[in-house]
Amino acid sequence: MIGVTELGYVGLEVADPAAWKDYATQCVGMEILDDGESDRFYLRMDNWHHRFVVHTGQRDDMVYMGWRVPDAQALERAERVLKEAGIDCRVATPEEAAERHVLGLLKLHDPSGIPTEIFWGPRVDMHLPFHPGRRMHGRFLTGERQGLGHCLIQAKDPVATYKFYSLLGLKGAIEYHLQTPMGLAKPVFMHCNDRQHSVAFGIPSDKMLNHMMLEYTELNDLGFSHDIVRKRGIPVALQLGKHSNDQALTFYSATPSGWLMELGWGAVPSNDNQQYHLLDVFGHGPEATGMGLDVEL
Ligand code: MBD
Ligand code: FE
Repeated sequence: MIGVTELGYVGLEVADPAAWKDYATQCVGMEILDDGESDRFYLRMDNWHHRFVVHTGQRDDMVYMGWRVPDAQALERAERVLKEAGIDCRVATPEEAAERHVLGLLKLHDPSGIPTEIFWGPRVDMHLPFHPGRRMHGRFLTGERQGLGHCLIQAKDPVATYKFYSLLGLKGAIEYHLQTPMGLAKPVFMHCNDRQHSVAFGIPSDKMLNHMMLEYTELNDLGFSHDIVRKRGIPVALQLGKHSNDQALTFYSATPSGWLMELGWGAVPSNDNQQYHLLDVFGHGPEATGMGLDVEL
């Protein structure tokens, strides 16, 4: 087992970077960082150099996930563990590590082909304090015990996917039995720190990324985001509601790439005693359909 400590960064490929800059700052509150690279820009949520790399391209999907380990020794151990498990991985070149602004990384793929990076030593710009893209009452809930949020990803083979993320060091299980137009779904939620889940899968998804969840420290910022999304008429797939597993108050709306952004507040820490649910606590009523999350929560 590798022992990743957090979901550290995510790479996106987007067809409309201008729409994304506007969306990320005004609807979500993230900070844009432009390093003068014509093919990409960065989104910040805290003092890390970045939490998102936003590449210009046609895919409108997630193009990699970055999982953190503590140090160089842990990365060497990760390489051995992956080789012993028969998983192809490669040590990135110094240029590739510099491109991600980390001290070292491995590149591999999850069982669905999602490019996966295991890294140590992110660049943290303490001299460049986070400056939100719009007014905020609080901050994004990130940090070593939270990571940047969670991803609901495609899993072509759920059993292989569970084995892969278990090898990375995540724990979890099926946490819901949900009704969908395609029948019963049994999504799995996995954690590696206090965040109740950093990755989830088991709801059919056309894109590699179904949704990302980002969490605010203050309820008021979730309310602001909800107001802005509603004022702009952005499609909302699931209305405000409270999840049974992480207890977060969230809503799901469309990003300029078509996949969903789940914005939330108030999640409880992870717990290793597994349980499962049939429905959420309240809310999460379906609204815009056909956005990858036609589930009865
Ligand atoms: C989540 O974050 C989620 O996206 C779903 C579908 C169910 C529980 C928690
Ligand atoms: Fe979610």
